[in-house]
Amino acid sequence: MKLIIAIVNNDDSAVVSSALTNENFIVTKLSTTGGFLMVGNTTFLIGANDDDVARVKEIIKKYSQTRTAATHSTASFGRDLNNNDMPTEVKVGGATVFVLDVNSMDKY
Ligand code: 2BA
Repeated sequence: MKLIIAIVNNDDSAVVSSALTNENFIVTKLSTTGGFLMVGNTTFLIGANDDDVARVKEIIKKYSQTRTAATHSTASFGRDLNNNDMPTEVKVGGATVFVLDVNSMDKY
């Protein structure tokens, strides 16, 4: 069994969630914040059989889009710390997906 951790843009999270649950995958959604842009995203926890991991990744990839976001060169250090705060753009997502081995899963 695997635990899939997928960080998805908030704008895509509803459709990703629906697509996964429509195929009977069980998901938990967490409201999270990216450390760089400091804007909200959605983190999905999905416990899945090894054989289903490829399908889960396929669904997430299909419904997660890459976007361009405006930020500032000093974003990771806090804004307005100096006057050289240059606007710039970064590409965000589609999705960032981690797959972890699971030792055991129990439901009580
Ligand atoms: P954020 O940390 O807000 O990052 C948003 C986007 O800013 C990133 O897009 C990347 O293009 C850029 N970025 C992030 N850190 C940067 C840095 N130190 N210098 C320059 N550019 C940087 P994505 O890579 O698609 O990441 C989207 C969101 O996924 C991230 O939001 C974060 O919440 C999560 N994430 C991505 N990679 C991760 C990782 N290795 N570990 C944990 N979370 C990750």
